[in-house]
Amino acid sequence: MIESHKISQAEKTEHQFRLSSDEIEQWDRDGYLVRQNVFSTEENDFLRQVAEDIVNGKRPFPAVHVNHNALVKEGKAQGDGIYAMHKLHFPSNYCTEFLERTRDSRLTDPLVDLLGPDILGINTLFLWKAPKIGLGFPWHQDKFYFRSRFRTKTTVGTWTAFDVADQGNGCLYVIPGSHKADIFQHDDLDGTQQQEFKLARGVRDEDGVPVEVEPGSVIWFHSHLLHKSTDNHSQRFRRSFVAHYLSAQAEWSSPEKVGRGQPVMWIRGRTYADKIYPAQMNVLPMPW
Ligand SMILES: O=C(O)CCC(=O)C(=O)O
Repeated sequence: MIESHKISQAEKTEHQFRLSSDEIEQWDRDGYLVRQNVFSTEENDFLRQVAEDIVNGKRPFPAVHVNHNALVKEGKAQGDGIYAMHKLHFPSNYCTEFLERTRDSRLTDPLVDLLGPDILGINTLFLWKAPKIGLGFPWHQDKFYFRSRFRTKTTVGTWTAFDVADQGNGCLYVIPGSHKADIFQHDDLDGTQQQEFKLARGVRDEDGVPVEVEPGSVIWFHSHLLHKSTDNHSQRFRRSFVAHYLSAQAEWSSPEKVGRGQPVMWIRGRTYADKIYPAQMNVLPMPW
């Protein structure tokens, strides 16, 4: 049943950023895509400043979603302000500038070809990966996590570079074609790493390829795609904005999950009362 019909500004445009047939072929083969020069330096500087204002207490944001670097938290490294940061979690749920970026048609037009016209936002992160102490993420598949909430063929992640991302500062690595595999077992890891991820069992480093990109580039990736990133050994930041999307025609994974957890955000197209519902139109009030 269609509960509401919401047409976004983006839908009224001509879908000018939709995928080409070559890109769709590449997606089907590799499970990821890269476009360069999607966002300008000015646009990214603006959003980076919003993130820094949150870190510096100039903008309200739920403290629970301001996450510091694991080494700093454990007292194994020192750093202040953005030099101590790991990530802001869910910035598009609490900050209009991030919500606007998450709805930008340069990110979402390609999603229409991958997920259909009705799209929700389920997770966002602004990552710092600070010089010398920024920690990598182990091999994982995003669906290992998202499937506990949502039943769907795939979600799609977008990863926007705010700095050059290369092997020196901890770029993403992917295993092309691994999106065709099922979901691996994921095991807990000991030792220093960002504890939010487990390691996909049996994955070989030598199968991974680095995805080195310039600032303003965007990587779209399938939720079965095996990916990781390495620690930042350089003196440079490796900042990025990650947004994960779901079809509004997906379903809750089980009755207990209906409407539970961090609210999903409306991105574009229709919502369906018997599917993932409700979706938030506006940023959430601060929890105080
Ligand atoms: O940006 C990174 O270093 C890793 C991000 C990632 O793996 C993810 O968001 O799923």
